[in-house]
Amino acid sequence: NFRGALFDLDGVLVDTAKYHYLAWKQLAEQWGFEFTESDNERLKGVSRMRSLDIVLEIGGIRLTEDEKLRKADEKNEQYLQYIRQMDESELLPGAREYLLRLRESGVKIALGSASKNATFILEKVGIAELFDAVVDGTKVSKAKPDPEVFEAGCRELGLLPGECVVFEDAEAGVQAAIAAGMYVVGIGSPAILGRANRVIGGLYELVG
Ligand code: B16
Ligand code: MG
Repeated sequence: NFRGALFDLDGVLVDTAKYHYLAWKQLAEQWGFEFTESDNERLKGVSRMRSLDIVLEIGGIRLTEDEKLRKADEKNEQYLQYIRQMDESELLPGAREYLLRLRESGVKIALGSASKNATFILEKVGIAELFDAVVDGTKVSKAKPDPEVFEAGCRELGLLPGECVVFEDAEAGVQAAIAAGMYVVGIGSPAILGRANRVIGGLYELVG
């Protein structure tokens, strides 16, 4: 029986990966190469700047640090065009129901995401008020698999790592949660998330 639950955002509560994909694809088109959905898998759970490096590597493109910052901004502007259109219908199945159920049983809830747009997204899909703490890409300096984001979330809830459960869809996120000393529920494929304590297809399995 856990006293705190920490949630990753993209891939656990919403599917923003499809919008990240469209935004990166537009940049790749400018540079004249194709960025595929399978390439996009490599960006899940990865920070914006690290994602840019991966996209540049795929296209064999070299940029200066200044150009990289400009392109990352440009990508984010494109991404925000999609995010601004989001509403409750984009919550993944079971997400709201499960969060409500946790709150009813007195479990504290935190977000642990790499995204700098996390608060805005929570507001757009109408679940911001269900969180006791939000730790996102604006608050941490070390990316997953470093445990910093989950350690900070747990601390903000006033709990110990052993009292928290983490929900993650990315391998690096599962590693981060293990490194933080927390119980991890992987969301997705057991082949990729095998190190998690338990793997499920989605939060809907927990509310059924
Ligand atoms: P932003 P998560 C991650 O979200 C995404 O999976 C990853 O593809 C993205 O690059 C990263 O957020 C940063 O997002 O550009 O909005 O700061 O899975 O950690 O919730
Ligand atoms: Mg994720």
